[in-house]
Parts: sequence; C-alpha cells; structure tokens
Amino acid sequence: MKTRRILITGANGQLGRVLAEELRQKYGRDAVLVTDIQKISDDQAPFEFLDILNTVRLKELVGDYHITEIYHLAAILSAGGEFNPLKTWNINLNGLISILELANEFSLDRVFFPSTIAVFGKTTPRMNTPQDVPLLPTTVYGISKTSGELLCNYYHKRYNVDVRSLRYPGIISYQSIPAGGTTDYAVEIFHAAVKGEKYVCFLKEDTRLPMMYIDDAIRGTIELMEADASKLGIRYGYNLAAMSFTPGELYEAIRTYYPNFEIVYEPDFRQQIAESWTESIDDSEARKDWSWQEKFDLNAMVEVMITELRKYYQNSAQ
Ligand code: AKB
Repeated sequence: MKTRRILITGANGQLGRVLAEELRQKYGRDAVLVTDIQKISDDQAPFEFLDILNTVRLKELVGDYHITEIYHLAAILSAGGEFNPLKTWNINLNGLISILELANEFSLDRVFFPSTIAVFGKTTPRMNTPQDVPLLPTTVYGISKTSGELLCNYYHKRYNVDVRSLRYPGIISYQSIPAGGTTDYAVEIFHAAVKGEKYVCFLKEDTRLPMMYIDDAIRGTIELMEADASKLGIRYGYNLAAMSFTPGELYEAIRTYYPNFEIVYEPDFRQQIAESWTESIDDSEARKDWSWQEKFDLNAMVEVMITELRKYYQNSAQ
C-alpha cells in the first residue's frame, strides 16, 4: 500500500490551521506538508512557502514530497475578493486548474476542493436550498467557486480524478480570526464579547445565514475524503448544513453569558453579499451518500467558543 502523503495549500487560513492539526494527529506529522504564502510559527514543520500561482514550485513539491493527496484551501474570500476581482479569479481558478492538472499527471489518490454557499445567488431558492439549483453568484469569489465546481466535475468525468468537494457555510472557530469573508462577523462578535467590548456588526440584525462550527466542518471534510468513492454521486460540491442564525439571534445567545454585552448594526457592502446567499441548506445528499451528521447547534457552538476564547485571553494576559 502507498504511504499517504498530504499537501495542504493555504494551510494558514481559518480552516487550514485546524485541518492540518487534525490530519497530523490522524496520519502522523510527517505525512502532512503544510504550505502557505506566509509562515505563522517556527514549529509548523514540515512547512514550505508556496504561492499557488507558482506552478513550477507546486509541481516540485508534489514530486519531491511524493504527495498522494491535496487539500487545496488557498483562496481569496467573498468580501476581500471584491477589492481585486481579477487577482481573485486568478488565484481561485488558475490555482485550482494547476492542482487538477497535477492530480491527473501524478495520478494522485484524492483532491479536496472547498466550495461555499457563495455559489448561490438571487435566482436560488433561499430556504432549505436543494443541491441542484440555478447558480448566479454575485461576487467574483462565488463565480470562481461555481466555475471551480464545474472544473472538478469535469476532471472527474473526463480524467477520473478523484476530487471531492463541500459547499461550506460560514465557519465559526476560535483558533484564528478569519479575514475577507462575509460570515466573519460570527467570529469577531465572540472576541468583542469576551474582551468586554461593544461589537459593531457589518450585517443587519435579521440577516439569516447558514453556519457551522469548525469541529463539524473538519470532521465532515475528513469523512468525505475517507468515504468509499463508489458512494459519492456528487463531485462538484455537496451541500452541507449544521445551523442557521441571524446576528440578532447570535447576540442573544452570547448575552446569556455576557448580559451587558452591547451591539450596534452598521451594515456595509457585505450586507448585499449576504442577501444574495441563501438562509438554510438542504444537505440530504451528503447525509445519504456518506452519512453526514452535524454535532453542534447554536447553543453548543456558543458555549465552546466562549469557553475557548476565555482561556485564550486569560493566557495571553499572563
Ligand atoms: C465568506 O464569507 O466569504 C466565506 C464563505 C461563506 O465562503 N466564509
């Protein structure tokens, strides 16, 4: 049997940091090569700098490290992408094409491509959004992810590349503060509450979006990657759901821990992006094909976020 050797691109983003740790726990530290354009600490080894547009370097790493699987997380997100649409298209789409080409050339065992609720748009049913719906995304991030889904499907059908993909909702985690996303408010708000600060929310109080706690997102990703290939009917991004809430509902849940916590709503350009997405997701295909099941609802997520961030701020004050 071939030794499993995993490469993660964009490994220092919100998902990558937690995913890398989990994969290292599971398969051993040396089995997981983390790559990114920046290094966040000296104990990340094995680590390699990688700009995803540097295809020569990418190919060298795949060859030199005898890579068998890639989790391709490098991307620019929905809000950040609007400041530089062409760069976002280039990184998000051309980065993926390089990965899919290498997967075919090196006969990699598996590739993971993160898709998103940003593939949805104004023509998509907003409630309990089914798997196969009209996609007319409004952001360049959404357009790049929609095209990415189609490419994944194409490489699977045409070249038999074993590529697997999830449409992530907003991810909530305590390990890092995400940047450039429209769902970022749902992480920032916890930091403000635990630090005793007022939170200025960039979305309206009643903007409902699908969300997921990081542990569910990581477990779901690994479960999909370990699923029997013959069971996977969808190669362009499984709908995936756990919970949906508004900033107002999240605020009330946090107030059970911090009754004096204050919030003001000052919606900016991200409001329009959020309104172009859907409110809740039908993920029955994921449940049927590979037994997806979330563990965290709103209250469980709020409890663990507050517990972990209290520890974090207490330790950093010492
Ligand atoms: C974003 O807000 O851009 C991301 C996403 C939903 O893909 N978190």
